[in-house]
Amino acid sequence: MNLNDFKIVADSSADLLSLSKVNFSSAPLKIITSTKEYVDDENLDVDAFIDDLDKNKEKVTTACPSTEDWLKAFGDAKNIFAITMTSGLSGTYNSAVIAKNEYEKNNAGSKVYIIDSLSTGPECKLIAEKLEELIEQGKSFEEICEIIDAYKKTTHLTFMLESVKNLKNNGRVNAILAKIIGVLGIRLIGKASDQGTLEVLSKVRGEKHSLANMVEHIKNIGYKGAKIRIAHCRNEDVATKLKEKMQEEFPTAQIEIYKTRALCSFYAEKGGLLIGFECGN
Ligand code: X90
Repeated sequence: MNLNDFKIVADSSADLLSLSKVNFSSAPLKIITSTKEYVDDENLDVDAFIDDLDKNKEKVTTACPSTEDWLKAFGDAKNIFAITMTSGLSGTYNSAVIAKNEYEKNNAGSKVYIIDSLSTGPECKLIAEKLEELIEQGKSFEEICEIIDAYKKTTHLTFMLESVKNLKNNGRVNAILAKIIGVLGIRLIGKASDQGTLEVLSKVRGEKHSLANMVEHIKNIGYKGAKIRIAHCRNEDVATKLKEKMQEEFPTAQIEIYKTRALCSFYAEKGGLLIGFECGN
């Protein structure tokens, strides 16, 4: 089969705009204020968006991609793999499944596989990179579905947040937790649970402790030296320190750092880090 017969699609929580070898499109989420709607696509200036939000004192909400948004991202590809943010926190997976059914009905012979990441950000990026690798190797659609399901069980997401205000305002964490985080520099360290929800691992004060604590959690979850993807919202400094610490203990680790796009910037907030990693070999 030809490389061009395949397409990878992810919603914008994956922080991806393109892939190097396989066709890719993003289905954007939206961030909505009382005066403006920000579409999390390649046209959005994320830095200007973060500055705008800083000044906003009113309620801000988000919306997952609609079925039409997903269909637009599918384009006219024959074999599609679509990665969604966790169904435990967003309606994006449901929209994608409806789009899949419609697409397959209207395009005889085409196949769409929807992958519920049960996660977000860098874990979705790892899944996209793996799909790209498998497509390049010439695996069949069915083989890829099977391999990616198994792969997904070996990847994990941890995060470090300096504020959970936006998560709380949108009902994704409770108010008690929100009160603690951000007070006196306390950060939240957590992970995506097996159900794709936010699980608290620790509440830590200070950068040094947070970094050491994060490394411990990553190792406890089962990291042994493979790929790590770190997405940050205006916190290149701590992202780099984490990379260095991991690299010291795991010299062969392949670690990349990059910036969050709008959806993850909004929820992870300034200072936030999202860490996706492989626990396989
Ligand atoms: O459908 C929508 O409107 C989007 C709702 C998204 C809510 C959560 C976004 C989380 C982004 C923050 C920390 C990571 C938690 C991951 C747990 C699976 C990133």
